[in-house]
Amino acid sequence: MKILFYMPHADAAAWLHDFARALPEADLREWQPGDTAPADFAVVWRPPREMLAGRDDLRAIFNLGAGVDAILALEHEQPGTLPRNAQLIRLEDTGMGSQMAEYVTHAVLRYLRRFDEYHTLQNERCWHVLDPHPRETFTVGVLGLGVLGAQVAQTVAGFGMPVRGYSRSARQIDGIATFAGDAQFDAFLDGVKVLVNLLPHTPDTRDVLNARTFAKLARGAYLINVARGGHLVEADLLEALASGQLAAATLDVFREEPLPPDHPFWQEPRITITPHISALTLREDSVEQVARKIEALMRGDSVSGVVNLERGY
Ligand code: NDP
Ligand code: OXD
Repeated sequence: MKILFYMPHADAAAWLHDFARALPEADLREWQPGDTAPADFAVVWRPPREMLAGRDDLRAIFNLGAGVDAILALEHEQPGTLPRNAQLIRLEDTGMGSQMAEYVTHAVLRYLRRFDEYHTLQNERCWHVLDPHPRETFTVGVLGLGVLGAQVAQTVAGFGMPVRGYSRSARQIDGIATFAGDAQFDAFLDGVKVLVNLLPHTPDTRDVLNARTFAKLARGAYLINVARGGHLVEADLLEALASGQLAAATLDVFREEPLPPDHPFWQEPRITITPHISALTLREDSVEQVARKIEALMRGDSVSGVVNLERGY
């Protein structure tokens, strides 16, 4: 079978080497502009339109990430871009769940124990003890209870804070108070002290982190956005910080990446910025998962992780 690979800024040779080992019978090549030669599968991250448009020979497109918003945007901007018969298949966990759990737990504990404020005090050479946040009201709300959100919620719950989760369809997770659908959104938000976003970026979830959402949280709440920059209304975050409705935010994703040097977020000390690293795509785990799924498809079996194009995730 013929496999096309495209991942900008990656060590393509290393990926192709690992795929060749996992699928010895495959004919692998890195896609280059102008390559329209036949292929059965595409393994991609943020591919250009030209790579996929008109490729009706493809049986499946494997997205080297959990979020498929960039690929679906190609289709949205120019309907017909995605090959008609190809399934779009995303990564499921592949080591991202534990990375996300570490990142979010670190941020939650930093705020719970007020390390952000102690850091500021240290810079002022100020020895001052702050009142601790009561753990029992330090409610953490996780938006999205999928592969990553569920792991994050369960890991944080292990530290004894009350944890809530929100999804589209009803979910049951031990130790987590779950809420589902638009009708329960406000009840989910009510009094949350740390809001963690792990929703996919879809037409339904775009701009969900906005002034209305922030107003429902506890006064002086914290925001942790590790999903997509398009979920956040940036001006509303700055306003909520200015008014004290939000105390601080940790952001890993942005509407424009890299975050431009003149962006106001860089100047706001209550915003902690990381460069889209909360859960990196791990080569070994990803190659293994994609290779096993390609083998399953070649046998005529179905696989998990197929994106529902209507829902957008
Ligand atoms: P999943 O598809 O497994 O989970 C998505 C969750 O969001 C599900 O619980 C789903 O509900 C819920 N959801 C979707 N739409 C809505 C809606 N309109 N209202 C309420 N709930 C909704 O995704 P993953 O957990 O694998 O990944 C989540 C996102 O994390 C990715 O899409 C990506 O954007 C981001 N990500 C960021 C990374 C980074 O480094 N910053 C790395 C990896 C992922 P239901 O359960 O009912 O389907
Ligand atoms: C992903 C990402 O969606 O890295 O996997 O953002």
